[in-house]
Amino acid sequence: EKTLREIERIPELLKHTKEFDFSFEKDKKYTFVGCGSSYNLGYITTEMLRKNGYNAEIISGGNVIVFDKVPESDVAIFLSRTGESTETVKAVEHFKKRKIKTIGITCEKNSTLTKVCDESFVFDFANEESVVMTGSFVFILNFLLNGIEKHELSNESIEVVKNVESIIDKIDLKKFSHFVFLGFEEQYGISKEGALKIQEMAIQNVEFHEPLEYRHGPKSLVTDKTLVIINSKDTKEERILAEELRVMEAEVIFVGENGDLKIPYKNGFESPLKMILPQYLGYKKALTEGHNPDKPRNLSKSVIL
Ligand code: F1P
Repeated sequence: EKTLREIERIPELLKHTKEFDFSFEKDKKYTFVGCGSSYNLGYITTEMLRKNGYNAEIISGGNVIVFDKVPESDVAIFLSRTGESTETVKAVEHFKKRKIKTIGITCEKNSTLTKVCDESFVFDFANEESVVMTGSFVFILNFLLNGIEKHELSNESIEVVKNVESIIDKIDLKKFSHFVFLGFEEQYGISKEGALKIQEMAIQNVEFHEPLEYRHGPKSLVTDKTLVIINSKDTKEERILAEELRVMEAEVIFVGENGDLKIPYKNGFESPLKMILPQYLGYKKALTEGHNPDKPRNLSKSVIL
């Protein structure tokens, strides 16, 4: 399957990170624009920029084009793997009209996005055949976070791919029909994107919440068919929550320093590695349910409006 190949080449993709010299600047205000997974890329990057003292904001392409909503900014960064999502491409002119610098980030070199933006980064080596973004998401996220602080994740990702496969392959996925992703701040963005992977590939009921918010209502839905993934910041509260959910008979995969999947919290710079679990989980659950993970139903590689 293409999706599996695209996940397993993540360590190779991450090696390319050092070829690019890109840094965010503290005296500039950045606005990110994207749809779907590309929106989530912008969301996580915005959270990371803000907590490191930068000025950034995220807005969906839809919000820009329907309401002509253009946040004040010095630079607008348009994210789109295909460079063709209608809302993202159309959003560019709304920013240009206000004389804001536009930068496209895409995997498709002759895409419309590269034609309409002032400048572009094109990662054609990270392009994918599958409809669902996997490796390209991990690469672009690591590229963006390296604009804040340099982190070489290629070697660590070899181990993570191996560990993820061994954890997920041991679970009887047939049993689960309800998936929940939990995380704070940038981990919330990771959880939102994790949820999208399970929806797109495996066509399942999925939720994502902040960890402690989950206790205020949503946990009513927990049964022994619930699989919870906690993208932790290694806090005491998240550990207690994991125990509470296990008592309620949910299966919990704790991702963190001493978690079931060991990825120590590094102020969010480890986030690209945390995407590998939901990507592989979505792929495996799709196979279990007889769905084609490379080409999910009701979805195309770029959504045209
Ligand atoms: C955005 C996107 C993908 C989604 C699907 C439809 O694409 O929403 O995130 O998985 O493929 O399109 P793009 O703008 O990044 O090409």
